[in-house]
Amino acid sequence: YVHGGILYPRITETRELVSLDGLWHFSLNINGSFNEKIGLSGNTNDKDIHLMPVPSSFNDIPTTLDARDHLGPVRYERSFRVPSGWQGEKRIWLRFGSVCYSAEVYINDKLALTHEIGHLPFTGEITSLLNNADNVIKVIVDTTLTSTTVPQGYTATLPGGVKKLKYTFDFFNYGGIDRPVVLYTTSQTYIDDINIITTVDGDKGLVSYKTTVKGDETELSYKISILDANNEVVGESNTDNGVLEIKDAHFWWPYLMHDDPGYLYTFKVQLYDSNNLLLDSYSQPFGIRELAWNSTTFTINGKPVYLRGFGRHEDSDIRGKGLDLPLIIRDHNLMRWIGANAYRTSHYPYAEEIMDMADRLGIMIIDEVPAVNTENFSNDLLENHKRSLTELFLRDKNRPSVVMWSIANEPRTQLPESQDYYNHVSAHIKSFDKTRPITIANIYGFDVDHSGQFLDILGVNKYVGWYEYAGDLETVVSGMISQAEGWHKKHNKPVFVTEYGADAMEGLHILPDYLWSEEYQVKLMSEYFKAFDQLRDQGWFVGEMIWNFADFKTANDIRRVGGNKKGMFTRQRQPKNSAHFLRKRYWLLANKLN
Ligand code: GCB
Repeated sequence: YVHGGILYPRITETRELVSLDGLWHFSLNINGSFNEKIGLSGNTNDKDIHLMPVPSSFNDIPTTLDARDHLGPVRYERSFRVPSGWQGEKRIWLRFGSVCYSAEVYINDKLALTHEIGHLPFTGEITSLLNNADNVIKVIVDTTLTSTTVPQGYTATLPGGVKKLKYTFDFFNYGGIDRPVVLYTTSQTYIDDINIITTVDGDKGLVSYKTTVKGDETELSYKISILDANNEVVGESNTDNGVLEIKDAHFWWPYLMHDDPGYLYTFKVQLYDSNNLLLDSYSQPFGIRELAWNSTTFTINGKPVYLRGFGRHEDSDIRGKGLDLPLIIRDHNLMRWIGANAYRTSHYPYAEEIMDMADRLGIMIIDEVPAVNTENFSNDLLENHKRSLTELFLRDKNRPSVVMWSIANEPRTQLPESQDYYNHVSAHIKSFDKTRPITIANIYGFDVDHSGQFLDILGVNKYVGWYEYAGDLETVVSGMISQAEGWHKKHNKPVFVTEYGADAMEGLHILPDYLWSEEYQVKLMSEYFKAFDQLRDQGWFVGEMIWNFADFKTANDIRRVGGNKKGMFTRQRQPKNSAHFLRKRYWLLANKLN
């Protein structure tokens, strides 16, 4: 087991929680001295101070280019009070769901936490930094990307001297405090982490678990309970680690593979001191399921799965990548409407609240680190890449929805130096998780690639009919089939398509089909479907994921019209013709295969 506590903050019998979400003060132009950066120079009267909602990306809230394309640090700040009942015995923690890209957090002008690599939570104890009265929290956020950040970017000096952030990936580099911020309490001795691994044995589910406690670890006792969805106790123990057997278990099944998909149990830990006083209590949802794979098949609970899904983005009007509960529910309602059973968290880890939906609904997740278009391989980059995988694993390890780790999207695997690099990256994730297969969404062909040997399931991104042979739909079937076959023959592993698609401008209708029209997008899909059906007949093709679920914002680019328009849905989450077309296919596949 690998551990390190990043448990989702929950109110329990022993833990309390206060949200710091809401309107914060925001300051854009804080380059300069350290004092100026953290706002000690009296520049709080600065005209640049705005109100900024948390959680949200900051870029699309103001009206200026300076804000949208900001390079360098920005400052968020607000005051808060700690509930009076929290003073005394408890530890007080501060936790961010994510800050993009890096954060320095000051409590009452003392450095409290730092974090790099956005999209992942971080937490730390701040008890000793707090006042009884008003406290001030300041967060310095920096969206600058370099050759060793994950993902990479660079600062370009343009003619005339202006500096701008540039990057090779096409989604907009949103920044800010884009997920919830909370304060919560634990006892001095507390449950730091819980690891759960499940296997399936006939009708039984076996739950291996290990809880990790920090603080004074002597003379503790444990009460472990497993509760079913009706809150009935179905398993109990008094040890901090072990294996519990659940008879007639309700397994976690994907959507449309079972009439009760996404069944979740609760793993409850109660920690007592030597006087039998309850110190800490925490409840972790989990599902009972077992994954397996070989050279042709990917199974869940012994049944082969075929992935019908999407590449997606956390992206919407105004809030950018900011957590938005109405959007999350709408998106998952659309996915069920369309009959999808899977998506990849392209190209970075998604909010925990999104992952919760996938767990509950039985949506299978290909969980991706923020490594996109990786190039200029270096040791520093490798260390950051590995760290992002460790943090992703620690956050998501207990999620039944996570059925695969994606360790990269479209890295430059045609370069010989990528071989050593992906050898290390894959060994790293394998060193702490052997229960899930790993993949890369690869764009370089099987013939030049150096990464396939390290992967369990091969992800293929293919744009024949769009970036290759744009407009020539006659090339799609053979182009798609030969690439997928090439991967399988070279490595003898299952293959799935992690991206294919075409841009379509909503409402643009041209007959006969023409690039960018809704007709062309649908026609291209119908050609890919022919290829996928032929590939499925060969017995090693395990899924199709269209690019993209919805239209999304990109950096300024002459290949984009107001963003990337490969969505089945518009950015406002209304269907294009393609969504109706995909829905027919996904429901047909679901009925045929399950
Ligand atoms: C890709 C990338 C994805 C892009 C997509 C496109 O290969 O993985 O991030 O958005 O192509 O539409 O260009």
